[in-house]
Amino acid sequence: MEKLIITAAICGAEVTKEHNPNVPYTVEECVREAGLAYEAGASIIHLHVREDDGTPTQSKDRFKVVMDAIHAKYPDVIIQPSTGGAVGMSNDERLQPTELNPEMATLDCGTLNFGGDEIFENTENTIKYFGEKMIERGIKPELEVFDKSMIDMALRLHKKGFIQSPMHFDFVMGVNGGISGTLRDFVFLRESIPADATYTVAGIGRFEFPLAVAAIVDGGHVRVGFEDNTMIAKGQVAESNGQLVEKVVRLAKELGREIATPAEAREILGLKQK
Ligand code: KMH
Ligand code: ZN
Repeated sequence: MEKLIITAAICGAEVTKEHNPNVPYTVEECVREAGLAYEAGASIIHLHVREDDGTPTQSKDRFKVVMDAIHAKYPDVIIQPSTGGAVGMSNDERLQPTELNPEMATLDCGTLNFGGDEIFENTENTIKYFGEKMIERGIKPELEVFDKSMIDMALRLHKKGFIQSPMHFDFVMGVNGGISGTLRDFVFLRESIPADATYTVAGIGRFEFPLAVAAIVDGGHVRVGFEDNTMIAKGQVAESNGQLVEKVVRLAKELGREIATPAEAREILGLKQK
């Protein structure tokens, strides 16, 4: 089996210090959380950025400062900026970090309810536009799918040339408005992607570790982090993103799966070596 790629989604756009005081907002806090995750075994940092007061932003300048600061200390880690941003942002606002030509970025493959009155909007034309920009800028998309229909959309747009092979999916499971975090639905998603595709699974809240185990034994890859879950166990707030990554490393070792370095993750995902 391939080595396990662990992605740490250290910050997100919605989670706050009220959920967990260790959620990073400032540049220094982002470097701290990325570093702890990297040192624990994460090879990819999925990155959102915030203003110092926690307000989500897609500012290219803010991304540059945070990405440069992380790379200054951890030069080989893969940084994967979000193009999802936060609900309500415009397409061009969301695309700003792709102007920095990162190796990877997320590409959200459909619209979904996002709790209360919120709608995370990704029309077909938006997905095509983001796909084109990523091809133009040489960025490998991580195809964020919150539902099975979003895999179908990605496959249709792949046929039309908006997304290239080999495709890499992220199954985001357990969002209120998306597919559930059950094992049945996990199997449904992983059986719906092409044979040459790779995937990672991001279980939301209590689904994080059970789905990590499913991906570990299935040969997939795992995403954990405060964006998806702030608890290390029931009723126990996580000390850091590093602690969440450490738990995945422990589970993987118990189950006989080795952890990929960033160079090995690049190899598995077909990215250029640094
Ligand atoms: N914050 C969500 C609205 C992504 O990073 O691409 C979108 C999100 C997905 O987090
Ligand atoms: Zn995200």
